[in-house]
Amino acid sequence: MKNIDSKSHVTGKSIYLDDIPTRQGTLYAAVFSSPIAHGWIESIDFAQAFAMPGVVQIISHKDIPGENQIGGIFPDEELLAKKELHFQGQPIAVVIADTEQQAFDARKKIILKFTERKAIVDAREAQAQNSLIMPPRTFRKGDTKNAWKDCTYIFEGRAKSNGQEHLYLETQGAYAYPLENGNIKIHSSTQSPTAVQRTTAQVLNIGMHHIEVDVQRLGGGFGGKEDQATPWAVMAALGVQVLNKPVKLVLNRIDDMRMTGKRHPYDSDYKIGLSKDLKILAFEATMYQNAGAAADLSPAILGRSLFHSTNSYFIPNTKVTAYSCKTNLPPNTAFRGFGGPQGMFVIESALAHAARELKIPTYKIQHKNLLKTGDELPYGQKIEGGILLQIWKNLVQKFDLQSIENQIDTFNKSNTHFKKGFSLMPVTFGISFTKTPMNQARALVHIYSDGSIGISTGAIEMGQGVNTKLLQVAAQVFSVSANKIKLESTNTTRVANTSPTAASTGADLNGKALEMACNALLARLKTSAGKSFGVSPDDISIQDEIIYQNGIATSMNWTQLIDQAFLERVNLTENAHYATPVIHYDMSIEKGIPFAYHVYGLALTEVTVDCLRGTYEIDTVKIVHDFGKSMNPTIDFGQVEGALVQGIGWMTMEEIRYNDQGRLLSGTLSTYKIPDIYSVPKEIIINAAQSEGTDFAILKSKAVGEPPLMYGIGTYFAINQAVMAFNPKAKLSADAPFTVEKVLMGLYAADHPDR
Ligand code: MTE
Ligand code: LUZ
Ligand code: MOS
Repeated sequence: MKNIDSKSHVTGKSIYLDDIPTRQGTLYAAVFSSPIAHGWIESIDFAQAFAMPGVVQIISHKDIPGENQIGGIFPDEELLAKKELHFQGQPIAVVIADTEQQAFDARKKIILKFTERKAIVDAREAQAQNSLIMPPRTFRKGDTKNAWKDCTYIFEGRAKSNGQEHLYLETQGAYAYPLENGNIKIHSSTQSPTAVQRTTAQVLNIGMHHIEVDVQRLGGGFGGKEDQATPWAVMAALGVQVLNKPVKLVLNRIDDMRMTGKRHPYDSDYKIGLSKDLKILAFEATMYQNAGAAADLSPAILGRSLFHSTNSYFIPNTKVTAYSCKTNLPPNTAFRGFGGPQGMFVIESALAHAARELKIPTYKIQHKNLLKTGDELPYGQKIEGGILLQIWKNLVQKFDLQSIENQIDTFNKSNTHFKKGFSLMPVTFGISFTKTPMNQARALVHIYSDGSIGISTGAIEMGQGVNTKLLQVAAQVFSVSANKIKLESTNTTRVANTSPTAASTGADLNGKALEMACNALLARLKTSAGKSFGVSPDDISIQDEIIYQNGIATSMNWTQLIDQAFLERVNLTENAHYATPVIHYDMSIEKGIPFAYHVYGLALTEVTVDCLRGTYEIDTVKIVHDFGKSMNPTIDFGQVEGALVQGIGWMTMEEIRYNDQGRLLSGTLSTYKIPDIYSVPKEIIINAAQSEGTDFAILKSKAVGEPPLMYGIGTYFAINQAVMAFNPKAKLSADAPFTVEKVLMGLYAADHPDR
């Protein structure tokens, strides 16, 4: 089935926040923010700004009737700064005017006097000064201290990965307007309508029942709207409360890049020990996460870095500690993979380091240590349905790894100025929110009296195709055609207390709730049909909108059955609740079963480096991915391709830069480069692994949103191989992204023999 949005997307008819017709009298807001990364406000003068044409109101912390607080995990972040300033771009005031341009013009006239302090922008420096978001967390398994003496080889090093700008096509924004009696409706481009509702209620000092949040779809979220869509919606709602007028607040690209957090940069130390036959015996790491100026989702992201710190390998002795370091940057936040990619980059760097020293291909070590069914992970969960070895074999045979290796070898021997490299990147990614209580969802299904169906869930459509999958679930359970079913917008009055659509669980959690609701309705309908044929409900089935009795078609169709059931006063509406069974986690010992299941996969990447220019091309990425039993291969292959390219961007060209004063230097699309058609792999081949799926995945179709992003890590190490083929002495410490400049410096590093 095609994505149900494809037609309206291509014809430009899909409705995003900015396409919602505005109401008469709508006002526009622009956010005035801190020009310094650290210090405090001495005075602020709105008089000149207020006198500008069209200005209606300037809202500051003083206008907040409730709590001036937006922190989701810890209450450590003000909506509008009162005195202390913690990062450049921190919101201080909201200018509301008749037009957007007037709001922007007036914003420039605000006079802020401040005292500036030295900013901390580096995670290690923050840790050294004990500037932490929370105490460090450590995952332990076995006894690394004792294991080192058994190791034949021990390598120590450092691995750094940089942040990443989400660059959703649709920037952050919200449109709020008053309903009657102090109620407010908010349209928000958010992955978490409940967070918007809850935080707005807290800030405005009213009950959540006064706030209705509605989301049609997002022009991309990628984690950037899991937590950080909230403040803009709250500001718009605050404007509504103060003025009783509709208020629209949409960030322009530059404000969005400056004011919002990104993927967390990590700086890590590692130590890895191997036996003579290349078994990993011990692994230790210390990770320094650059959290920015407030917690946001950093603690949970730090957790996932720990969960995935051994990636796809069985390691009997591990000790990994992670610090969430508080710096004077915008609070960093969820980004596809949610700390997992950063954790995996460290162990992959350690393996590449070991391989380089041992003068063997990295895959020899990777393959030797792959997880198998029954292996216990450092957090206590055992691998179930472990198909990594099978996936590995599948890929190696299908694409003939041996001949690829030989070809690359021959190429490198016969070319001086072009070198090729390749890498393998296995991925094992846990599916579930690591915070167990978040793994719940609800669905509301109406069968209308004409037999058509309306579905509401807590899932947010952000381009990943969750609505199409949900529609498929209902179509399959009822066996009715897709054109009878409509996916409603996501609305807090229809489905309440939702978790964000995140952690790749959108289809699983909401799909399971939906499946339950549909099954409950189906049971009622079978009872009704059974009654009219004088048989048991178990003898009734529905196939393509025809009612069957003991496998034989009757003269009754779906529409007639619904009509009959309605006349019999059967309830044609159902609401169901799903909570992932089995999972649990105890943070005090860092053990449990946090994940419903794991997704597995493997990518083979080949690159060619131009050794005069430092430029490179990705020749091919060949993937074997565990989809379970995919319910929509078109959508799922699209997710793999998109995630892969996003991962490659993070690892190669996307370079976030802040200066020592905490100013974002890569704050525009001329200074921050994401992959385009010229930089994507020349070939991407995706193969589905032969996998049974799992009952915890909706219709055994495994979650696919985030795991493939980590295939992009393979590109980093393929480039590394190519650089070393040119300059065998280049001892490159892992430092992503591998920009063309870094490649060039690696090629001609000081210890190059030709220099
Ligand atoms: N795909 C598109 N097109 N746009 C997005 O914003 N977000 C990703 C992934 N795929 C995203 C996407 C992220 S970060 C997650 S967690 C999942 O989709 C969320 O959706 P799901 O849970 O339905 O897979
Ligand atoms: N969000 C979250 C996530 O709150 N918890 C998670 O475990 C998670 N994992 C991936 C992406 N978002
Ligand atoms: Mo995705 S980072 O879980 O929104």
